[in-house]
Amino acid sequence: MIKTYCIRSIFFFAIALAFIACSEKKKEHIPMPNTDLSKISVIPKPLKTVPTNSAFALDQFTAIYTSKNATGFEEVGTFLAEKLKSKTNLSIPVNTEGNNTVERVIYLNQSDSTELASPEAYQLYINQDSIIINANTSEGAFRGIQTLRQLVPIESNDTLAPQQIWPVPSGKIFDNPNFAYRGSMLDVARHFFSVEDVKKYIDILSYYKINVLHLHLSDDQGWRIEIKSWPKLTEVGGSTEVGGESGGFYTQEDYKEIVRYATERYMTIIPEIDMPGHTNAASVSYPFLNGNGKTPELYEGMHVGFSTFDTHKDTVYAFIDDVVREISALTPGPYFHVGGDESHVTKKSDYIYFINKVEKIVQKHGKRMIGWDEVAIADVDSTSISQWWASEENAKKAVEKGMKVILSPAKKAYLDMEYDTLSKFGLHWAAYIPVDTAYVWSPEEYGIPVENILGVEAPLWSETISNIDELEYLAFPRIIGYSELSWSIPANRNWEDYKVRLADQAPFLDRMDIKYYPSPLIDWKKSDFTYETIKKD
Ligand code: TNX
Repeated sequence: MIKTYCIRSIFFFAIALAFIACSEKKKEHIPMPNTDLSKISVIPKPLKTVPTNSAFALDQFTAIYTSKNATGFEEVGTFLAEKLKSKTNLSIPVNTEGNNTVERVIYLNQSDSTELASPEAYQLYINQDSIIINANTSEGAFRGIQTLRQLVPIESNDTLAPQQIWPVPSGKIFDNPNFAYRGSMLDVARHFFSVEDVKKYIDILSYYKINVLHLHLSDDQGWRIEIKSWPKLTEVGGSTEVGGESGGFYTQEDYKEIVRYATERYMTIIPEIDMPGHTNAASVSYPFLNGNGKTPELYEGMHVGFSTFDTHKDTVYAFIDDVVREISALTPGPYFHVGGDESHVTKKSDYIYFINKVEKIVQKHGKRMIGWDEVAIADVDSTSISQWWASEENAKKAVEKGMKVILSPAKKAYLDMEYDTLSKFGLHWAAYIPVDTAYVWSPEEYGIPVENILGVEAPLWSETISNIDELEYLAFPRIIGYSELSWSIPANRNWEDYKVRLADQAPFLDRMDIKYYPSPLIDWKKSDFTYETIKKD
């Protein structure tokens, strides 16, 4: 059944099974309903699913074991135990030795199988008495447990057993992401969102295997991250937001906490400082930065393209060096996003000069530069990355330069576009994007050679949303579709099939208190879950 095991793994798995064998309690064979693994709604759709039409009985006699000395595996096991606890109220032990009540195991195994095609690949084997997840890395194991979480039914099943049982349908899943970069962007500049809000968003995104959160940390209306060497950025530039509300910013400790929380979920945080345009808040804080000669004032409107840094002053580059240095030191991920969009009042030659210089600063601090598609008009390196949002011409230029491209076409992937004319929030300058339009397009056939595509990212601009409920209304359910567009292969993507699986997400989204937009295109599954149900049992 399992082709390749390293000796060490077999050894520890044997120990796990020995716990069961030594168990004083006689193993009960509980008659399980015939559940078909291929009928369970998993998003994003795994590469390959093979049902074997029986089930694993998840119950109080289940334990989790992980490969010993395999970095991160035990933490992933603990994460799974916590999530299963909040779903089922079961307290499942992790790597507890001498536990003689164990009848069934979930085993997270570090495998060196060559069939695991990338660090995020995993194999999931569900048998009657064991569930095994094989992965090369703890990241792969983490992706695997997200699939497993989706296979655990929300309610326990009536069986002849005295204890509650959550039947997990048996079979095998082989999985590997189509694109390595599966992202979402959150604009915390137009409206500020608290650390708690961002964490809630990260937690749900990671359930759908999204592995990048790009934070748009500065814009004309606000500067949102503490820079110790330039304190007025947040004291002054962080005080406003769109519509005259009160603004806010992350201290460096706050930002570290977001990074920590994301890292625990195998998600990379990408910080963006947008420049040379979209810089009014910075220039109000330190007017020497401003290149337009006017005395800037705090801005709470929604216009774009009116601000620019002075691209010829050395002091401006010294400032940028400090900002990139401080933020890079707090950011373990490999990328730094420099914005570069809509610099309508920067002369083209100045813009090119600026991006060339800033790219070098980013590289000096050990990061790879990402910029909105306009940056490809500068003399950028092939190691830098272009994020296509508006201009196909710019995206093609990036390809000519050998750059990787992140696909975020506004017409298809902008989470701030209204669903339709009845939408409560959002804009519609690019398009109306109902839930089907968001899903029914193919990144592979969007005009960029597949080898140049790093992945897909769905940006959520926040001019029209000011709290987490409004954020969720625009992001959900569309972001779930973008996760499938970037994880699953084209042959596994189909709207008719997807819309049924999406409908089945309702109980989970309700349980997580996500205020998703109940699109009439989806026949949402009714959910009668309440936390009281769990407590009562
Ligand atoms: C364009 S997308 C922008 C943002 C706005 C957004 C609103 C991009 C790189 N620039 O500044 O917030 O449209 O949809």
